[in-house]
Amino acid sequence: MDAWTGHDVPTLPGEALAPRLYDSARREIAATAPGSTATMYVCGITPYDATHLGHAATMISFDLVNRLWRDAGHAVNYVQNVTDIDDPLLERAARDGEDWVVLAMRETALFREDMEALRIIPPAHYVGAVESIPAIVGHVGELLAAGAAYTLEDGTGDVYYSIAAAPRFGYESNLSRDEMRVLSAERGGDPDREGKRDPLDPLLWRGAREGEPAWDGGDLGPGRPGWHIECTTIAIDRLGTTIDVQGGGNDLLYPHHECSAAHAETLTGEAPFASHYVHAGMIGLEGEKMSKSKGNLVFVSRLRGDGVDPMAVRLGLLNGHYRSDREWTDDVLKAGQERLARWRSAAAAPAGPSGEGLLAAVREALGNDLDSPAALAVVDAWAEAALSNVGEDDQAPALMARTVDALLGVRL
Ligand code: 5CA
Ligand code: ZN
Repeated sequence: MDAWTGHDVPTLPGEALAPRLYDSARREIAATAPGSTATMYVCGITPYDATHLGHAATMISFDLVNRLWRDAGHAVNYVQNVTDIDDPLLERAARDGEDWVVLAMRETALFREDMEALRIIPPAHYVGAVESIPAIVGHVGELLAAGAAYTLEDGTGDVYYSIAAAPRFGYESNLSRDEMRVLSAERGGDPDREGKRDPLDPLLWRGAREGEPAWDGGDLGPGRPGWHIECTTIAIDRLGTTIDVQGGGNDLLYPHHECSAAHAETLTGEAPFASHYVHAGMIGLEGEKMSKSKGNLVFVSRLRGDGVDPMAVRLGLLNGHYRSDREWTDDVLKAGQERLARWRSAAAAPAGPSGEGLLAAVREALGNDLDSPAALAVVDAWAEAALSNVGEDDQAPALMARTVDALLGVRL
């Protein structure tokens, strides 16, 4: 499917290194070491409701990774999916008496608008689950042929991946089996289903059910894809056998990213699937994770409709570190709006402290596991000085505006 439209990203003088990022598998911050083209897969939306501030925060986090790699001279092959068939979509459509295809198309269109307004660099490939079904069917067939998958013997036609085929299963999330079992039940898995070889085995292909959409699965029979294999297939088809970054919110640490990595590693014979598994913190509202199922959402589109500048939303979210679970409040938005106004005034000042110094300090902060609070503090200090007529670099205001545009995605 089509992504959204991008904006020009200014180029910056001098040289930068590829960012250091926290890898959930190794549990440490380590340098990214991409080739001439860096590769990143980020788990995108399940389009049954509008983009909320949590989705926005996660997309902004990986947009920073994209921008830092570009600044370091790498091309970036960035892929994002749309889970345009899954249980929550069908449940919402049934609840509202709506056609699930129309619901998915509408919410995906709104997401694109929100991403464009937030100046997120679009992915090179924006790929839906439905359009990937033939490729997914091929991969499930390969896993069956390799003895890494099995069909349940209860007549449903459901196919499961056998985690026994993944010798390192658990390396990505670093969780105990008991913890995995609990999370699996909470996040779409079915550890208690009878007939599975291991309670943690994830679904690859769901045989057709009365009243549910189904696609031709060839030898698998009609049905629809499981969730983790969707992301595996889209990633390896568009990016290759191994990638630099697998990204998403920290709600995907287990089972989603553990299982998609296991599928990929069985299919390709190469490990680890991703050099870095990078997880953004959850944005909450009044103490609870913002989620469609809880209904405690602040929508990007609603803020846009209220006339809020998307750049203030971006600055509000960047004021917290991407890995920390944090709250969205009216004060967060207000602080973003005030900062945006201050930065705009400062960019219009006749001069300020060294622009090169500012650029180097912003690069250093962001390169250190995307330390956006530190980067914002650097720009704040520069702006305060420029507004107090401190500093004589008359090229600095223009370079400051280019720097925050290119690296933070904030257009002044
Ligand atoms: N379609 C799947 C991924 S393949 C999915 O998780 N969809 S989603 O719509 O629930 O979330 C889309 C992206 O936003 C995912 O990367 C998810 O981890 C992230 N996300 C969801 N809720 C939040 C939140 N409250 N805060 C931060 N990120 C979130
Ligand atoms: Zn995913």
